Amino acid sequence: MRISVVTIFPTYFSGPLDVGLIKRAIDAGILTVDLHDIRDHGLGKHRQVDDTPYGGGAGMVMRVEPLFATLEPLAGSHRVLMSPAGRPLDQATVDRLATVDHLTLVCGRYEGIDQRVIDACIDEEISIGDYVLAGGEAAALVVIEAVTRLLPGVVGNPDSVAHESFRDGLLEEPVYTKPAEYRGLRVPEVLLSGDHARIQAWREEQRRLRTRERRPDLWERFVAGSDS
Ligand code: JF5
Repeated sequence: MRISVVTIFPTYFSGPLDVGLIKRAIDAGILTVDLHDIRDHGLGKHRQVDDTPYGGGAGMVMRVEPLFATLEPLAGSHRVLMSPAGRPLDQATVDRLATVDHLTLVCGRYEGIDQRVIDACIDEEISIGDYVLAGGEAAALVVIEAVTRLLPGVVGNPDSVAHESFRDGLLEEPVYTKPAEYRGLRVPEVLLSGDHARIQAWREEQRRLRTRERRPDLWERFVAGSDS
């Protein structure tokens, strides 16, 4: 898979792409990431990429010319704009993006991007959550990491990828490892019992309790789904 990143801060990605799972995927030839600096197509001596908004208002808007020039050679890829106004990212979206041959992630900055860029050069807008970042770079890294761990050959055991969080729309149960007691903090007795049926029942219960408490949105869907 190829992921192209369109940004005014290509160096932002140096550290994160050079460690752990993503580095392994790149070294194994499973993933290629290329960085495209919008400022290479900036205007004038100062290589300007933004300007004041028509109609007035605070802040700056990313101009069309540098973004068109950067995105034109990436036509044919699936072009995603990271934006707080996008569709919320979820695992189903990650699964879908991981099937694409060539993904382009466009990182916005300033107050936004001239709408003509979005209309002409963007296939979908994706948000990583309801908060505002200084730019889309951190959001693009989230997508890169979530997609990379799904690519064939990246994670040793494909079952451990498929069978995990959100497998049936519930949160995961709490987990413990050795020692059985640390400074008086004990591992729940059931997990030491060796009684597999009891352990299974306890885990299921913990998943439901957690989901109901922390994620009423997921709980509603789970309850609705189990009686339809
Ligand atoms: C951005 C204009 C993009 O802030 C974000 C973001 C939040 N959730 N998902 C993405 O992206 C940066 C800021 C302003 C466009």
